[in-house]
Amino acid sequence: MGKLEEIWMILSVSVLVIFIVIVGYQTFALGMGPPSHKEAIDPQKVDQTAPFDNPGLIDLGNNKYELVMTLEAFAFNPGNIEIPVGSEVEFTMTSKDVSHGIQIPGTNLNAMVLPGHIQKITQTFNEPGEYLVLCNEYCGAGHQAMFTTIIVK
Ligand SMILES: [Cu+2]
Repeated sequence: MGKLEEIWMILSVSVLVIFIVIVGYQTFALGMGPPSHKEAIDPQKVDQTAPFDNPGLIDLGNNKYELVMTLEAFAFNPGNIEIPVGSEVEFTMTSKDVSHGIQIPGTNLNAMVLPGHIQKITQTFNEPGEYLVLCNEYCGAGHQAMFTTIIVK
């Protein structure tokens, strides 16, 4: 093998190793990996499966809340939620029928909610106001009517 071939072999293998190390560091050390399939649910039995048998806002203390929410054509349950300013809300969501999305314009909250999977996402609301919560995944004839609000005061 020539000297140049050797150099190019080392260079290309090094680039691969560097990428694998960076992606591995992001996934395992920084926890930035894609969501796993760990939290699954039978989409036919959402109403009978905890915590979705009792959707609602749970006060965890210290300005923290868990919002257990189900999405279905064409509603968020519960809707019209009120929370105090500064609340950190952990959304725990699943879909009872088709693929839906949840987006709150003006925040970073934007996620897909799929039947059979439990979606968790956390958002802190530091600004008072009325936040629009909408479905951004086309889910049927009433999709444009699938929205609700979160009032922060
Ligand atoms: Cu929808």
